[in-house]
Amino acid sequence: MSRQERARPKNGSEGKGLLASEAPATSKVHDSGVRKVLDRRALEDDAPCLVVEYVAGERVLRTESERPARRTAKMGSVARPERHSNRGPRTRRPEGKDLEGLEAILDRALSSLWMAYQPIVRAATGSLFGYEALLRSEDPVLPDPGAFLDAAERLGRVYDVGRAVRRKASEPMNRVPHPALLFVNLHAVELMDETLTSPSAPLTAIASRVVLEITERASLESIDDVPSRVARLRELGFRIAIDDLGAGYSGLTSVARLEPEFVKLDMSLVRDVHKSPVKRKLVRSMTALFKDMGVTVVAEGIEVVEERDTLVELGCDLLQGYLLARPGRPFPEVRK
Ligand code: G
Ligand code: MN
Repeated sequence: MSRQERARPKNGSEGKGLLASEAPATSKVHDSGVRKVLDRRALEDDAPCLVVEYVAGERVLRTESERPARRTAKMGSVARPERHSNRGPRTRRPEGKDLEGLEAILDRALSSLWMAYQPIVRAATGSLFGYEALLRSEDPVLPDPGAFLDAAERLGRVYDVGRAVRRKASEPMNRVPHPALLFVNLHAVELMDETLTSPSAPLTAIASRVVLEITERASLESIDDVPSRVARLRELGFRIAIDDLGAGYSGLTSVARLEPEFVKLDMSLVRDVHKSPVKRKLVRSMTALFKDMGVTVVAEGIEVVEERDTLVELGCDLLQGYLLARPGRPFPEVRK
């Protein structure tokens, strides 16, 4: 999971983490104006707490006995692969009880993982184009997809989460109204997971109907041989999208590296686009550029009619957001 989904403080991004202003009542605002401890929940009385802090709006995840380590919104800063095991790269290694506590929390969250689906529609006709599969968890400690992925990154278990996501996401595909495509989020480090391209992997059989959405949360630079890995995915029939384009960590260099079939404009560009001449200029330029390159542009996170109308007028090809349909169990209807 993006892909997978990620918690980070960003405007209007439900499921990607809370903005500091949305922090639950347990949070405190310190005199300095920095919002600190958001939540402390113990798995068991004697188990370590998982502590989620928001420092100046940025999320910090640690176990109780670890020193708080500042995380940036760019998750790649902690996801630098140190080893490429079958479980995926581990970053900072919690030890002893901390490790067990986090492992137990993640295992429990994995067992309650389910996928929500959100329609993506054609701007020109409003007809269904595909669904994005979005990770959801019922777990009380890791309820949001971003916290889930943070824990997986800390434990070097991104591959476990990705494999579960891909297996679950593929399950209802025989019920997807044909020929709707399935968009699945992929953490960039998963490009190194050999199971992604294995002939028996759940998505391989339906690869020609699958778009893999990649966010550069872990820098693509830290991944060996991106072009040949992506070429292998294409040989199998997968298409590639760059997710959250414009969010800071998904930039134009990713376009050059991945040569995607789709780009998904980040929600921060979509939000209030009708009120912002600068955002309109940016979106107009980007749609013109991608049209020239033959790349399909998706606007995501559309919440109001004015945003939708502006994005259609600016040349976006595909639309996604609460205005059209909220994510839900397979398969939500598009609002007319
Ligand atoms: O990183 P990625 O683009 O895959 O994340 C999509 C996230 O955005 C999901 O958690 C999804 O539920 C959420 N989402 C989808 N549509 C909207 C919307 O219109 N507004 C907001 N705020 N979030 C949305
Ligand atoms: Mn996505």
